[in-house]
Amino acid sequence: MSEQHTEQKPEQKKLIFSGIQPTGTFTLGNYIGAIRNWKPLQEEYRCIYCVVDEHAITVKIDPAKLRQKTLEAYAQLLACGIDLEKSLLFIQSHVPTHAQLSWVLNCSAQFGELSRMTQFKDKSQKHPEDINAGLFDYPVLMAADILVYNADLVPVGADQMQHLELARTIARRFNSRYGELFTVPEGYVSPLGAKVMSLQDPTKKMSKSDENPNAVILILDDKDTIIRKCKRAVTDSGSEIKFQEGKDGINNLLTIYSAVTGKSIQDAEKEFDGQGYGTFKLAVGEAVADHLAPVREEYAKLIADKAYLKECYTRCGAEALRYSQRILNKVYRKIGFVASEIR
Ligand code: ATP
Ligand code: LTN
Repeated sequence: MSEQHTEQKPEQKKLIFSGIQPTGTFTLGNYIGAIRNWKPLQEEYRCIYCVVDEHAITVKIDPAKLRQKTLEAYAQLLACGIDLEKSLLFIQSHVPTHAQLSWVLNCSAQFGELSRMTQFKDKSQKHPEDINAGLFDYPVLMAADILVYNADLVPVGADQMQHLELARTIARRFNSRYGELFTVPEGYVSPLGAKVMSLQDPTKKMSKSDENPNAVILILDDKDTIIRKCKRAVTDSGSEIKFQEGKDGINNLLTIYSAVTGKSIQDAEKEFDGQGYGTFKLAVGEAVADHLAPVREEYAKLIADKAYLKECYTRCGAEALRYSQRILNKVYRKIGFVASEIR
């Protein structure tokens, strides 16, 4: 990987970029909808993955907590199978080109477009006391993350597709104004589990920042905790284990079961035919816990070795900076900034 990243983008392998916020321990939703797809993609693509700490400060977060959660997020991603022989994994604030490009792209993003972003509307509603400009501008920084590497493909959960669409619009607008430069990135949403729902309110997505711990399975939860949360999951009246309209709770558990066992929804329905919700919930809990056990074990080793983590994020960050600096220089040239010896 290291060689390739300092060279011109080779035609044969497409480039992937994705990011995740260090706002808390990753949930089963983050894992199924995003992270676990990152591992197999490394075989086919050149991958650049990033812990987006600059995005995380758009919502109030205690500095000590942010520092700790950023390192933990980094270790969790390694534990989920990001392989640094094949991919880059770094911390966003270590690579200043993202924020630099984001300023330029601000001037190709419209106020009206940003106002329509549902994540902005949701988060402003949730934090009415702090509707800061960063929260509003969040999708432009995300566009910069992607475009500063000219990424071809962006694996995300379904909730991020609106932001990705905006990144595509910004890329096209910049290209038509200044001449072709940016690749217009494609989104990649995993077909199964693109939206894992809260265990306590299955009409809402499972989210790291949910205040109710029972709503969320964390990828580092132990087996008993996972089983307890599954047993308490809100399900609908009725007793059939069947995927059907209006049965959000059972649909969500079936999706989770299918995602962690690899069985189809139909096979899962057959397996639990005639059995009650209690048996099913226990089976879901056990399957999830077994699936996540190796991640938990690997994480414990990694988080204990801060020197190793530092070596990894430093090397990857330096390489990401070199790669992205070349693209940023081209942007600066196109828009008419005077060349500088200091960059
Ligand atoms: P926060 O609660 O801090 O907003 P989050 O849990 O929503 O965080 P993000 O960091 O915004 O997670 O998302 C990381 C990745 O996980 C994104 O690609 C996102 O689409 C995906 N993702 C988040 N929640 C889910 C979910 N419930 N189901 C599937 N994918 C998800
Ligand atoms: N906005 C994303 C995190 C994110 C991202 C990115 C994802 C920041 N930059 C670039 C893909 C590509 C989120 O909230 N999940």
